[in-house]
Amino acid sequence: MNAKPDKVGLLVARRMPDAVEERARREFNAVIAEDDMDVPAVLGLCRKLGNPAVIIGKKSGFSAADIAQLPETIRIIANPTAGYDHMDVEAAHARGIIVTNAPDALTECTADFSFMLILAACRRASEYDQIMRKGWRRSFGMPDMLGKRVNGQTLGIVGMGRIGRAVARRARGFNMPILYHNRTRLPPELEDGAEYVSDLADMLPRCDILSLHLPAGGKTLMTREAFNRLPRGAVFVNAARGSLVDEDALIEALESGHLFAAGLDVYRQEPNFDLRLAKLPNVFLAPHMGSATTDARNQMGFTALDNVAAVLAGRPPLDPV
Ligand code: 8YV
Repeated sequence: MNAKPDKVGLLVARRMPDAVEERARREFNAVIAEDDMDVPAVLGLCRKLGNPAVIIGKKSGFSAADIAQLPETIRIIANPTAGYDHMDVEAAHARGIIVTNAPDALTECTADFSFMLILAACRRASEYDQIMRKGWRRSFGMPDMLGKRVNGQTLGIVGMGRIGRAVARRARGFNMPILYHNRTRLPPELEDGAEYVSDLADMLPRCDILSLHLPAGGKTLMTREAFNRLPRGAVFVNAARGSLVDEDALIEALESGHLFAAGLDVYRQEPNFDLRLAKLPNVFLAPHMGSATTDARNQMGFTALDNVAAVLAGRPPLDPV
């Protein structure tokens, strides 16, 4: 391992788990944010440090205007996340700045979490939890407070990338027929029995449960029309990006009972999400925590540091975007 460099070459612009911060200090003599930094703080610290070569991406990302202000010395912005919709990658490339992500560090943990959302939404986890916390005193009868069966139900997956396929693997253990919609059809070994439906509109009416696993693309995929195409009583899950969903339409579908329930980890606005969602009993809500395990978050940080190490050693980045 290289000796610790004298000059600070790495600015970590967001808090990371202890193991990651420790490695960043040890190997790269990194300076680490005490909180998630904004752009003036990043620029100020860059000046103070004598302009480092590397930034570990900040939580809210970098717009084109932010990137224009970065010092000439910056060679790479290493994002510890899978998604990079918070980064203007084109603007970074135009300035010769490499951008990397962590494409596989969180796959399995985010798939676990998505499956938890499916189970929690179908089996009314948040309502049952509320009942207990208010002090359960009245037993329920056979027809009361019934959930929706999960095993054997048809699961529709939109976006059959790493996380989508990891969710499909879990669903097979629940004997769920799997439909998927993707830009392109996967080779049979990756489909592993899942049925490709080229037109999302054709897939929706066949789904008992629909789960999103695609990156933000600027397009609202789940419009009012799309929700209406799901069968009455369907369950909707989103651990991908809130911008994929028309939340007014989602709220209407939950209020009218067209959707049985939803499980959500992501929102159009974060953290100041639409509080109407919090008033609905049939939604299980989480504060964008899909990747939040020690293992996944460590791996996300280590992936960013591995990319930094490669670039500082003059090698190509491992995970360029
Ligand atoms: C979050 C994610 O960034 O990697 C991604 O794209 O959405 C997540 O890992 C993380 O949970 C912090 O908000």
